[in-house]
Amino acid sequence: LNGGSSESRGALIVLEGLDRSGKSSQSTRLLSFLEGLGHSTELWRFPDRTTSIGQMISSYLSNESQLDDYTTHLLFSANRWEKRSLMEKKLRSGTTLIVDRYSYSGIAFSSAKGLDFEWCKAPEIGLVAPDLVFYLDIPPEKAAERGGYGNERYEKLEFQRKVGKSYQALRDASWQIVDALLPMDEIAKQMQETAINCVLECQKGKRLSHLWS
Ligand code: DGP
Ligand code: NA
Ligand code: NA
Repeated sequence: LNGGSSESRGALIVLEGLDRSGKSSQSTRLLSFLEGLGHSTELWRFPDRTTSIGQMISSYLSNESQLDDYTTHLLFSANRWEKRSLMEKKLRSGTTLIVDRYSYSGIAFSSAKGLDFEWCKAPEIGLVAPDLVFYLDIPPEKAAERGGYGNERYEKLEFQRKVGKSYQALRDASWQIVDALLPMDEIAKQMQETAINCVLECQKGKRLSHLWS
C-alpha cells in the first residue's frame, strides 16, 4: 500500500453486543487480518480498566464496590473521554482502531437499568464517531449457554435481555448486524470484507465526525 496523502487517516471500527457474543475473539481476529494487510492497527477496549477511573469501574463490575447508577454511567463515559484525544490523534496519524465496546454499551447498559435514554446519550455527545459498528447479534439465552456467565455484575440473563432491547434503539447506518451464531470463520470473513472497505474509504479522506452530530 502506498503511504497516501496527509489527509489519509485510520478507521474507527467498533464491536458491540451482549456479554459473550464473541466480540473479543473477533476483535483479535480483525486486528490480525488488518495488520496482515500492512495497515497500522491497534486493538482498544472499553472500559479501559488500566486507568484510575477504569479501576473504579472494574471494582464496581466485580461487586467489590457499590456505586449510584447515574455516577456509574458518568464514570464509564469519563473513561471514554479520557482516551478521546489520544484516539483522535491515532486516527489522524493513520492508525486504524478496533474498539471492543464504546458509547453504545454505555447507553444500552445504563438504559437497561431504567435510566432515561436521552440522559444516557448526552455525555457521549462529542466523542469520535465510529466509521463502522459491528453488532454481534446473539439471543440472550444462547449467550448465557456459552460456558456460563462469570460473576460480574451484568452477567445475568434477565438483564442481558433488556440490554439487547436497548441496543436496538441505537442502530444507525454505520451499523452492520452480524449473526453471532454463525461459525467463527464465517463471522470473521463477513467482518473482514466490510472492514477493509471502511479502512480504504478513510484512507481516501473520509472526514472524522463526532457523536451525535
Ligand atoms: P467487558 O470488559 O467488555 O466484559 O465489559 C464489562 C461489563 O461492563 C460488560 O457487562 C459490559 C459493561 N459495560 C461496558 N461498557 C459499559 C458502559 O459504558 N456502561 C455500563 N453501564 N456498562 C458497560
Ligand atoms: Na463481561
Ligand atoms: Na468481551
